[in-house]
Amino acid sequence: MPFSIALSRQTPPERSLEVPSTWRVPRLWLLTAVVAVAGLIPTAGCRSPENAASGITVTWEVDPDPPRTGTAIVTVVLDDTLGRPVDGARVTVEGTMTHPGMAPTVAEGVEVSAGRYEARIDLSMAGDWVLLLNATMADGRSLQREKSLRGVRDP
Ligand SMILES: [Cu+2]
Repeated sequence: MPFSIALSRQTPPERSLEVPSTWRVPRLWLLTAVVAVAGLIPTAGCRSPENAASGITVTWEVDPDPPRTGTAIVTVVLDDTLGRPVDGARVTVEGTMTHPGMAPTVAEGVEVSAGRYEARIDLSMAGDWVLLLNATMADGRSLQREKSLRGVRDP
């Protein structure tokens, strides 16, 4: 019967479906390597780079606390790795809201005592704010930090 002959010719031999055993071992190694590398990535990402990189600790204080609309006194305290105040820095604090379409407000920090800088920020609207610190040290190094200031309320 011509039909059955044609069908048997089209059926491929079973051996061709097998993956050669020399292939399987490298693929298993590759998979192991990918899993190992993927496991390392989050560990590297979790390190806090900013403090370590600059060696300067930033402590924020916002008055009033909890924050209200109107003028807020934002104080940043800069310390070095040994806990000594970092004086003579040029400090600005910028306040932005988390929604688009509002101009940021920027204030210069005044050094009220060694390593302690005060900026007066006008929190003009209730809601969630973000404070951005920009500091340039006396030796020229610069530092940027961010602090979220959520839930600013009308008095
Ligand atoms: Cu706003």
